Amino acid sequence: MILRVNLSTKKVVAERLNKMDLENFIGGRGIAAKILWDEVKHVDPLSESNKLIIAAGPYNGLRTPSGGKLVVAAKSPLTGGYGDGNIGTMASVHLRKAGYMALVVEGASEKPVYIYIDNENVSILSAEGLWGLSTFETERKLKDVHGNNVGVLSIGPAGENLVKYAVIISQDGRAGGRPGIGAVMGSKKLKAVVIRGTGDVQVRDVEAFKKYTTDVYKMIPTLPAYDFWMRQGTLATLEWANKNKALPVRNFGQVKFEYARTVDGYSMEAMKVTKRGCPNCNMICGNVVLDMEGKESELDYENVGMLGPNMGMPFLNKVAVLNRLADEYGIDTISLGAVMGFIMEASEKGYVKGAPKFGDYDNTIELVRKIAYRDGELANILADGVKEASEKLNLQHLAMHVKGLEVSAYNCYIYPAMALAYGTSAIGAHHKEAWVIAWEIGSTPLEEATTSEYVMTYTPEKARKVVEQQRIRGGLFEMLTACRLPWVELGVDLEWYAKILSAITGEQYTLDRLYEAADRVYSLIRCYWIREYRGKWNRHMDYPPQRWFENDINGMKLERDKYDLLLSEYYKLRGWDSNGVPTPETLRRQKLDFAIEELGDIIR
Ligand code: PTT
Ligand code: SF4
Repeated sequence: MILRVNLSTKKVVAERLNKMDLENFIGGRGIAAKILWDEVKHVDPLSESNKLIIAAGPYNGLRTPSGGKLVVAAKSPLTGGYGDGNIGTMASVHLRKAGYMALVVEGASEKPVYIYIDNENVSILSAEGLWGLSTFETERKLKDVHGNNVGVLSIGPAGENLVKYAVIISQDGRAGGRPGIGAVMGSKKLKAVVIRGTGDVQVRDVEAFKKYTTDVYKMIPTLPAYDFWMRQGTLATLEWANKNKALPVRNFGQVKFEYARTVDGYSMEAMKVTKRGCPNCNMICGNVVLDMEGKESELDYENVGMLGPNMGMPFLNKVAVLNRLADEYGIDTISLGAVMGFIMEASEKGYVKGAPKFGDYDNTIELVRKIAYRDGELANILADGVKEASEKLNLQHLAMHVKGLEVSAYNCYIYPAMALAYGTSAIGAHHKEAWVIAWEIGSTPLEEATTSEYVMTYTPEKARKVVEQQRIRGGLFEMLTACRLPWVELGVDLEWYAKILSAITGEQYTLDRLYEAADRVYSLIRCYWIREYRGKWNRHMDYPPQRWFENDINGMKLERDKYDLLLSEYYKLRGWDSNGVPTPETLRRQKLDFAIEELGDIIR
């Protein structure tokens, strides 16, 4: 079932999910993309015509390994295209147990409200007393009212003030919706969604389901990478990225951080006070430290990479304060780190006055607060994201983004495949679609290899690898909706995911069938971008930031002509034309005939 809540009319409707859509798009991102395609056309993302989609997948609401995730999606106010994010939260469990695969929030309220779903009973309640509170306070207050056995998704002041990279937060430190999904919530005056579900989610083959999931749960702690993962989680990446000249340092202007040791996984281990994680996960990775103000802050690599090295900021206890503030305000840490790195460089170079310089902790804290509240002219400009800010300040050459979404924490001067992954990601520059950099680096650290031999090549194999990873990461995991980290970090075999899905649905799912659906979702999302951009779409939108082509760091830089060939190879593999537009043949093969009609001349 899909639950639709209209905040303008206060109408609540539960409707059956179209069977064909379920078969073709499976869940999570697939369902969200189809609803946006069908229902959200040419609208202003911050108007009441946009829709907020909170979509679960077949893995949720059941005891599936690391299956406590949820997709949050809307037309993005940051990019103007398809936007989504993935958040680990009890809300995913409760949504399915309440009987819904997805919640679609339509319209907008005049006054602050929150939605309370208690199984089939749905209420729109006043949030006047919550408006202005941090995400942490909001969740606590809502749990005081509704009890602890609920899932809560909320926004902070950044979402309320329509900061275009505001996210949704849950459980004091899980975040989702980088392309401004929190701002879409704010534009609807929707402070939170509280969900309580007590039903059972149906499984077709109970015996097989129990066996497969028990096997995977038992296997996880025995895998070789498990112990170190439990110590450092994603933060182990910082030392690795620094060693391999992939760390974003001072607005991506450098690739190595001289203070890396003060913000790496070992520093975090020395400060760790506890761990947290998503539901149904037995490899939890949320490492919590006490920050410089003595408060808890949950750290991940992206957060630290972007708020530390990219802002020239040493010392983890300070970075942890910035990270916690981002969670409390409900701002995306990656975009915040990119926006701050941008303005810090502009300040260092004398392009703007009154902004902090790299490493200036006190003024950074103040500017972050101002951004969350859009307080003052500069903060207001920065709250629109690095693309718009750079256009207003005429500093486009310093802006690190693709299609308006700020680049996450991998510096790509010598990594063409990773640059292609950013260029062609379904939402803008996010690593979640294809983290090919690990494959590109291989097992040989650069100290022991010649740079060109291992990384600065543009072989067609690189385009193939990007497509392959997009199918798995951006497709399979985002549709199921399950955490990809058991596979990425510990090497859990992908076949398990198809087997468990087959047991849940009673239908035979192979990996090939899942990849077919993944390719369909990618093409549909691509059509969405093209439709929303009308005549303005062109292949340059699939280019990484110009800085990687133009800023030469001791011979390290991307080559435009070769990138262009790689991009063409990528299009060929996807069945898209030379402008990155899916051909009619591809759309027909992928059962997306409806898009041919609607895009009309653009695709003929
Ligand atoms: C994700 C992006 C990431 S990806 C990180 S850290 W990473 C940042 N986390 C933020 C945060 O925290 N607070 C905040 N205010 N903003 C933040 N923005 C950034 O958002 C997260 C984990 C991680 S930690 C990763 S890689 C994996 N991501 C998954 C994914 O995308 N899909 C999937 N099926 N499984 C995944 N597993 C892992 O989940 P976005 P989470 Mg996240 C505090 O939201 O928009 O997708 O961007 O969900 O529950 O916090 O888990 O080194
Ligand atoms: Fe959540 Fe980490 Fe477990 Fe993935 S590995 S489900 S992000 S706690």
